[in-house]
Amino acid sequence: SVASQQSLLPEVQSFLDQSPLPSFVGGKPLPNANGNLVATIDPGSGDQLAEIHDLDASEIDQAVQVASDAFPAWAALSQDERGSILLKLADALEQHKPIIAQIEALDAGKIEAQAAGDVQNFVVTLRYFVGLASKVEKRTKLDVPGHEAWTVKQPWGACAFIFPWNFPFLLIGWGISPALAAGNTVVIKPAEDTSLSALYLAQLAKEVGVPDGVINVVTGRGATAGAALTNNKQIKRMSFTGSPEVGQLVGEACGRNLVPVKLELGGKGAAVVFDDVDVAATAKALVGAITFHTGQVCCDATRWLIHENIYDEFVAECQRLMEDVKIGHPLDPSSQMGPVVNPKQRERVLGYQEKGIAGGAKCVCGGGAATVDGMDGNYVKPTLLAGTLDNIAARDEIFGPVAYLATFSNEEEAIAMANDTDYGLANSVWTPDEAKANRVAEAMVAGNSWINAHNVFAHGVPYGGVNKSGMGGGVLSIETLMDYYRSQSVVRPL
Ligand code: TXE
Repeated sequence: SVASQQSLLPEVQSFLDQSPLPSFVGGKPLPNANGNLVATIDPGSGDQLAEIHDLDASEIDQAVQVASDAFPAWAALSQDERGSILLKLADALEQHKPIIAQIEALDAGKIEAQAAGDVQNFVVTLRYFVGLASKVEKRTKLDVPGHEAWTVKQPWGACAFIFPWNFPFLLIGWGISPALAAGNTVVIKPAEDTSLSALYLAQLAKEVGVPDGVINVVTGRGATAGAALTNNKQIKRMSFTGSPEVGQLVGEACGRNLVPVKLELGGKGAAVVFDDVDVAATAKALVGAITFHTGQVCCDATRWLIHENIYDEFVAECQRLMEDVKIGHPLDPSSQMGPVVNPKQRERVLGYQEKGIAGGAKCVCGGGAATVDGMDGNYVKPTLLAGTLDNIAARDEIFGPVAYLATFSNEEEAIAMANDTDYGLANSVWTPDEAKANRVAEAMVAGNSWINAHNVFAHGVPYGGVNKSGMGGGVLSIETLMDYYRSQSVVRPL
């Protein structure tokens, strides 16, 4: 198998040897009565890595109960005590970075160095929110004549998280760090394709002394384990990251149970490229962004709106860069782009190319599957389609290394085209003209706008979409930390 051809760290091998890997609840493996398993596959080679449990509602409900029971003691710790436990976890994650990165590279098809970056990002995120929570004033005095009054910020209780497969480990960090720092306990349901790094996290949390029941991981398919978690009435908050279709189902269930919900869904971002740019540098940045993690990035620019004066030159440059991208197994250090996550996703990516072309788009570069010697992986070629924006490939999120090109002739038209989408996650504008860049950046309707860059993240900068891209954003910032406190007022007549 590929896993054995590549040099696996002994710790990774012994982790995989635990297969079938049980869920981890209350500081110990959770027995699964139904015996159903899901295979988790290395998307780079097609080899099975391990099996995980596909849990039913009874196990999921048990996990939520455990998280609820662990809540009062965790919430009662001082901010200092809780913070020092979480900082120990951050240190342990950093020490185990090569192991987690290799697990993630194998399980999610992520280039190993990028997976290591994801682990580091989790570490920094956890430290950031521990620090931020330590500075939050828990009580605010209110000025009410004849009364003593204040508000107090309280954690909610057991919070649920459902995660997708594109950034399995990083997104767990973004999601649970503010929740834990504020004093909540968590139940994590990773995607069935990519549950291994979450299970490793739960084991490590136990080792470093995170109290049992504070971090729980339950695994299984969306329709079984995921649906059971969304239908649980005991959870106090729900956070979902994934497709808009499933986001609607999660939102409906939370509506029925009156559980506050945060939805981070897909995107169809635009990059507006004016004719005064450095063509080579801009093409390099955009090709770099669309091939990063094989285009499985929700905030990617997937509609490239190019000023007509530079279109031919820009396309030629992109084509040259795309043809140079080295496609290969994620553990091969020379690989620049790995596979997509599973055969179904490859079908989706190729299917959109076919439907786009059938609808009148032209394939300018790439197109179709790619092969890597000796690997039965889900590889695809970086691809450029071109045409009008009413094409299905220009409207739907494809989630692969496929950009759709269209031309514009003036600023007003560019803004209208950028906003001609159901989504509203992230866009970018490219021009050295500062005033024009600022105007366009603010006129594009979305959670995030970048200028002369795409996919720039920083702690403190709120991230998250509007419209079909979701609701309740503010990820990575004080806004999301505040979501994990409920505000309660207390009033006493004097
Ligand atoms: O995601 P799903 P899929 C988009 C992207 C991709 C498409 C399909 O376009 O091609 O979605 O991916 C759980 N109740 N994004 O189908 O199904 C599931 O187990 C409760 C963009 O794999 O949304 C997993 O843990 N949970 C996105 C999680 O939902 C359910 C990242 C996400 O899976 C469930 C991923 C149910 N009924 C996909 N059904 C982004 N914006 O980053 C599934 N799940």
